[in-house]
Amino acid sequence: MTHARPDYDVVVIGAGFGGMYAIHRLRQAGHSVYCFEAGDGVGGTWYWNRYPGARCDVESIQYSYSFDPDLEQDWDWSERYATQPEILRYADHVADRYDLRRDIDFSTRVTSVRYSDTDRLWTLQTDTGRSTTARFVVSAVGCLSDARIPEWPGLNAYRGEVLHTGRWPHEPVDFAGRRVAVIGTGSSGIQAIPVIAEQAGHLTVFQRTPNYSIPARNREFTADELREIKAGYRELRAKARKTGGGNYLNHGSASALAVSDQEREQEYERRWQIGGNGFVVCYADLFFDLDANDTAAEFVRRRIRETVRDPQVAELLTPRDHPIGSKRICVDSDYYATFNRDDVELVDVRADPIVDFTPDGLRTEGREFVFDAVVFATGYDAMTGPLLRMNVVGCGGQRLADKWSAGPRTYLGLMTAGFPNLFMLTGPGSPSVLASVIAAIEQHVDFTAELLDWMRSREDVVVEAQPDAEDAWVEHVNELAAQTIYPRANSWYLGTNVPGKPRVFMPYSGGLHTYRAECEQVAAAGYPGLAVKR
Ligand code: N01
Repeated sequence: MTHARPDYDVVVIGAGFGGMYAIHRLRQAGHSVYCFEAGDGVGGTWYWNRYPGARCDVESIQYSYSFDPDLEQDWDWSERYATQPEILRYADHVADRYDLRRDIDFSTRVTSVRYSDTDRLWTLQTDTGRSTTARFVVSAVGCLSDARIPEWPGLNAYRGEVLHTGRWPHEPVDFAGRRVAVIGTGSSGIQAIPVIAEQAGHLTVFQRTPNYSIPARNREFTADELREIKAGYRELRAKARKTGGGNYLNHGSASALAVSDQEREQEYERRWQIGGNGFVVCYADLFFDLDANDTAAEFVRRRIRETVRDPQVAELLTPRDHPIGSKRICVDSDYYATFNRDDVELVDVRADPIVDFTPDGLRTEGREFVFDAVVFATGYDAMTGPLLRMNVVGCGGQRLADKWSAGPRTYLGLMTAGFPNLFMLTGPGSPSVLASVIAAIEQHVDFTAELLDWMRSREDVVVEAQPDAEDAWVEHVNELAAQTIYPRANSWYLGTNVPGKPRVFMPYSGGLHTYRAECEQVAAAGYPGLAVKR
């Protein structure tokens, strides 16, 4: 059978860390590759999230590519937790180093992705009117890129400045002397609030769910420290590959309940002093056993009470309705202490819900607030949102949105039956957001590239998830999640932050190391869960 010739072998959607590595890796494998990117630069998350205080909560030496040892040696991270501008500079450096920009169409959003059963190609349409065909599509649209502002009545008539942490302007925002509102206390809000409080005349924080946050204890690297890290980089990467998080946090292997109260307290205190999300991997059962989990949760609750002077405010900030880690753990610099400031007010919108916006601010059931700017730190339509908004249509005209109407269904979190030759990097059903995401990205890109090599060696041109393999994978992902504390919270992991979204735990929670081993077995066995054809 002869095949219609596409414009490119592979189109990559998105030039964040996933898309950039996919372009490089697939080019190296000899494919013609082209990429569409909505922003006018590379970096994805780090291109859009320019809010004050934005940093990565994964340590900079881990939040970086591992595929090229020369790149590791060539780049100097300045701090333990890199700021958004530094991570964006790193993304630009990577784009320059591997000459990625020549194959990226910037400021171009993909609006439709449609498969033709006849010529077995994908056609992508963009908001600039471009139409492009490809044999394979690699979606690298990110898990947290579809920013969400809840639909409050009156918001359009609000006369002040409206900002979202995930769509921050490129020009600096001057909060000096202004009355500012922040809505949302997830990772973004918790990072932005202390910095905005420093700048603003007055800050009102609207909180629906109090959150657990661990101090970052950020600091600059010394020259000696950096030299030592670089000398041992390969060993660090090898160590990271053996962990569930794809990181080199020090994972405890004991049960929190198997040690004495005193020993446990000392260990929590030690981790609290070190700072960062290593706190939640202190004991092996914190994500599996509620009693074990509560020992860590209670430690953090006590720290909040010690930090926040007003006992009523401390109580409002204290999380009690979900286990620690069941929502993504936050990492902060001076978050709780910010509420000791006279010019910062905390409003509990669970007790006094927001009703609507007014031209000058907003109304809750009990009060009226006036402010000059509102910052929505209200999160994302996570994981599925960015995929579904591209209007993906597969075999027989089936819409991905229809197929996933009761929740996402994938095989290995990478492919979905009925949508051949479409790879979804860090897709639902893969470790993605539960691992150090660059490690997860590299594994997905490498797996995809190796599969394409294997297909080329057999002269196959179409690959598709088998429905029974997909069913088994979905069940496996659900079973793993049911063993954990994750379903005990309402979170974006479960889609509960988006009204009407099905409550399904989306990431694979078995750990990146286990997932990698499962993928390696699949490849070694000749990809039994995939149907391939010439
Ligand atoms: O979003 P979120 P985020 N009325 O969904 C509240 C990554 N990240 O942008 O908890 C009132 O976590 C909502 O309240 P509730 C990281 O993986 C990483 O902060 O739903 N409030 C919550 O408080 C993170 O987990 C980094 O009750 C409403 C907040 O808005 C993920 O991105 C930095 C509301 C949303 O929190 C998302 O974080 C930043 C409503 N109608 C982000 N709707 C780092 O690496 C929502 N909220 C450091």
